Amino acid sequence: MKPGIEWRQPRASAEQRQFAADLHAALARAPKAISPKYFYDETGSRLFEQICDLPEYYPTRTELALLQAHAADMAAQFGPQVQLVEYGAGALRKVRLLLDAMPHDGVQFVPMDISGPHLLAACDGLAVDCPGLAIQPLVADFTRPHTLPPCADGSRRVGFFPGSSIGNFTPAEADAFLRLAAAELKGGGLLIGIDLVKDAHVLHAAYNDARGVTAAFNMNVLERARAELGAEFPSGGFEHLAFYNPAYRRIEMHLRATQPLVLRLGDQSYMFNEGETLHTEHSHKYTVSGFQALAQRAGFKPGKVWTDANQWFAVLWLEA
Ligand code: AVJ
Repeated sequence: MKPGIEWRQPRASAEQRQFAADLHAALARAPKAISPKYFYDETGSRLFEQICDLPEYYPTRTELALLQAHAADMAAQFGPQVQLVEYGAGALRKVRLLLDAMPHDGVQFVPMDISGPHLLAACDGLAVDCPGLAIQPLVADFTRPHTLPPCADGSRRVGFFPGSSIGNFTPAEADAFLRLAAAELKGGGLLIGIDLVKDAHVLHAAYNDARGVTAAFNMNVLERARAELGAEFPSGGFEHLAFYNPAYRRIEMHLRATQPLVLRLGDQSYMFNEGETLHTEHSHKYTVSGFQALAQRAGFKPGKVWTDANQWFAVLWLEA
């Protein structure tokens, strides 16, 4: 390499190179679409936590209430000695409710998350509150093949996948994840939160909040591209779009071009027609029986189900 070149540009991290490659691929395909995992840098993780506290966003509140009311019953399905693996751990708010219902000396807690700094900060907080708990954070993409720490003798491995995060997957991706989970949790089980099919107005409000936090969260993927990758696009060039698509039983989020525009990334230029979108997320809704059938095909045996009075959200126990 020629001397004097390297200082001009800070070297991109492996994560940034992956983001750049995936964003190029996202913008080159028709229709344009990117994985929602790119929402979750530090800003995005913080915005997501704000979403969870919004009055319109019922899933977090409803699931927390279910965990609060039934943690002991849920923990009773696990058994006394467990390696508890949380997929996509985030702020660790929900798992604390389960941990509070379990004796810590029998638990090995393995929170997995793609956002390293966020995960490690949350683990520090948990370690302060639970001094006797063994915590082994794993910074990884849980949809990709990964290696869990060995499970102690006599322990069952139990997965925890709250928040209806599985809703981000297409049915085919959900099937692939459930198969991977069934294999690595064999002999144990999976406790999973799913958002249920409901009135479209309730769904619409949850993804179009009055304060615009969801809009900022959606926009963050392009703001991140601007800050980290030097992407260029007109300010105000994109707007938040979220709607329920009943044919697929999913909320779709998009960033919609408000005008014909060009997005520059590296040495490529990508054209958007007015109204054309970059699809950023799906959030699939399920029925309890529909999800149990999906889980069964992937190798699980459906067990207990906890749901709220409105039947808006459900937590399911699945034996692996
Ligand atoms: C984290 C995927 C469960 O789909 O409700 C919230 C993400 N997107 N508001 C969801 C999200 C917009 C959330 N999940």
